[in-house]
Amino acid sequence: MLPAPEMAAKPKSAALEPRPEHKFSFGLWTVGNPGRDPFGPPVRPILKPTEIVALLAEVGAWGVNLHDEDLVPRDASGKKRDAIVAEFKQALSDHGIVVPMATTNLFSDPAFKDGAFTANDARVRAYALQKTARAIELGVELGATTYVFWGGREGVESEASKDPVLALRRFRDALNWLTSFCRDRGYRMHFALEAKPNEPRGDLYLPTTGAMLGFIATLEHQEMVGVNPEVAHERMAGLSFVHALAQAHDAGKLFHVDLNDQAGPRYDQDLRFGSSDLKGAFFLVRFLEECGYEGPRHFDAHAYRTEDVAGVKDFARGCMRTYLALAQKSKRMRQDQEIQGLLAEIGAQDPAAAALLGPYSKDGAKRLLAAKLDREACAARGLRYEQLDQLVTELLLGLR
Ligand code: GLT
Ligand code: MN
Ligand code: MN
Repeated sequence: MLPAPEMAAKPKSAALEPRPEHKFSFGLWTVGNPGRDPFGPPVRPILKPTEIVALLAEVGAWGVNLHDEDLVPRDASGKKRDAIVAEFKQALSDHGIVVPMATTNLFSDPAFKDGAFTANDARVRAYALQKTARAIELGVELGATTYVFWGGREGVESEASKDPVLALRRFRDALNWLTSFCRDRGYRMHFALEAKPNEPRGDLYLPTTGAMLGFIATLEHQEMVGVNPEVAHERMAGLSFVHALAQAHDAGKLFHVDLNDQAGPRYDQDLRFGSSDLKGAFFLVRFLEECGYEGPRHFDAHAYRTEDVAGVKDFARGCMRTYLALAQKSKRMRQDQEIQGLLAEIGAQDPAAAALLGPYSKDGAKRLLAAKLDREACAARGLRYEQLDQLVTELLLGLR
């Protein structure tokens, strides 16, 4: 065996330590994921919600999110529910953890095998509405101000089974009912819709963040409703996550974000943040840090099935550390003179051409139609994106 090389002391940087102002959150179902998959049972102990709160505090997280039944079993009595909630609240206060977001599990109960709000059976739709209204009450009690809607099983395997327009109407009716319910009760809650293209159903309705944004414009209280884009879900559809974030932000609808990673179109991997496409993670962190997003940075991911509880902590710490390291890189990019010089060159505008581009007017149209525009010069100009991208790559590799 070769002698072990001498290890350099690990650099300790306070800037990579998570702090409350970073607003890092995890769902009970993320660090609590025991490693069950379609091919095998759990490999880790099932942690109690109060134990998960302690674990999150230990790794330095700020918030914990939950589905109703991550905390309260489906058919618990009122008394039992109140006791569980009281114990959970105590753990939150003991460990200084907040609940920024809550959601409903509308996919595990076999009753939801055909979806919830879009199920063909009116009894299922009524139960879904009742379960969600109760879960919103739970979220309000725990202090959540964002309520996530992930469709779960809102979709089909066979198009013969559902009318897709009726399904959308039913989904809309449910959201209109729930926004009115919150207004009526005076709850300070806004909704964030989360898209996913497929899994567990063959095709899910409203499969991308862009589709959700179009749908939101048809809702009664659309000011209360935004999106919760998830990295893995956009990538499953082969789409750019940064573009989804940008469209949501531009529409004033980026209410929440689910950070994780995914290696291309395949099943939903929910990998540790930045563990697969580090460069993609960099551009998305840069976007979030620079666009003025002030919401939680929620890691909707779970540890590999190979891990024990110590590995789950490594996973959670890794998500936050990678985020902070990439946020530092994004700052460095703003300070890098060569990169900024190239960006200034790319962004420079020809004043005569820019003058042709203002808002429409009759005179402006005449000027534009008469202008001599040198398309050959445009085509001949090299844009230097190769050099720019290489500089960014070297910055990420620690060479700049
Ligand atoms: C489930 C799903 C996630 C959603 C969660 C909220 S549950 O784990 O895969 O993407 O965000 O319902
Ligand atoms: Mn996912
Ligand atoms: Mn998610």
